[in-house]
Amino acid sequence: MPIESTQSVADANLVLNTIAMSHYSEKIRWLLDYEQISYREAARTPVYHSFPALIKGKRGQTTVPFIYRGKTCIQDSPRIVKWLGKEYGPLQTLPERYYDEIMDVASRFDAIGKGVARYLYYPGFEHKALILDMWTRFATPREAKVIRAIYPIVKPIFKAKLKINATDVARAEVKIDEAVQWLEQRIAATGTYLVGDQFTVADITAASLLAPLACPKEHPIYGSAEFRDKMAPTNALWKDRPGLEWVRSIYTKHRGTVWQEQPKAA
Ligand SMILES: N[C@@H](CCC(=O)N[C@@H](CS)C(=O)NCC(=O)O)C(=O)O
Repeated sequence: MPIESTQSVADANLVLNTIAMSHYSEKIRWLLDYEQISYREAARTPVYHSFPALIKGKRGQTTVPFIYRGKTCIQDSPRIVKWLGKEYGPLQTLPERYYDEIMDVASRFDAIGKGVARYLYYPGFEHKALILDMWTRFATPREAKVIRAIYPIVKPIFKAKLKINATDVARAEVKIDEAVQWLEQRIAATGTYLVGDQFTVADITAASLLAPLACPKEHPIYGSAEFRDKMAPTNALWKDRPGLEWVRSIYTKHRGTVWQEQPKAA
């Protein structure tokens, strides 16, 4: 259960489409869990996610998360946040008086999400078994078999698409470092929370997008020993920085259980 909860909105028709290790997906999952908005999680396997995301999202994008209810489908996490605010609000984590500031702070951390993924996959791709385990975590047996078979083809395509190369990883490192510094200055000025004196979507976004670097123990993937060990050379750079300590403490205070119910393959 979330540690602090608000109203419960029963809506079994709300379906959140995710990829298990996606930090943008974790952001929306956390928001729904915290606000106690009932939903079902449809876990998509990478590669298999592309076509439904493209068709349902209708934005020329293949990204998760996307969320649907009946005929309405919203793709892109900031758009999902806004939509949830309208449809299920008022949300405790999206107070009206701080709305613009929350969105502004959240967008800073949304902007480093791809860099964080790039940064982790760079060493991560040396560990085929780990990547395949993460990619097939909720896959059907058939999907898992196919992904393992086509991995040698998918890997270079994925590397090119996400720009996993030394130059772009170095750029990502600078951007992540700037974001971590900004976060640290902000917390030093405001105390525990990024906007106002309460836990908001700004905190959820910053903590989710940095979680793969901070490896909070509450997260079944990012907090696993294998993920920490294999990504350790990457994380070493920021591991003990106050910014990543903050991420871990926010997880401990406010995340509750990730995957109270195990998601099913979509
Ligand atoms: N701006 C998007 C970015 C989402 C994103 O990059 N998602 C990644 C997973 S963390 C993804 O779906 N990658 C696979 C793809 O682009 O096909 C959002 O905030 O939802």
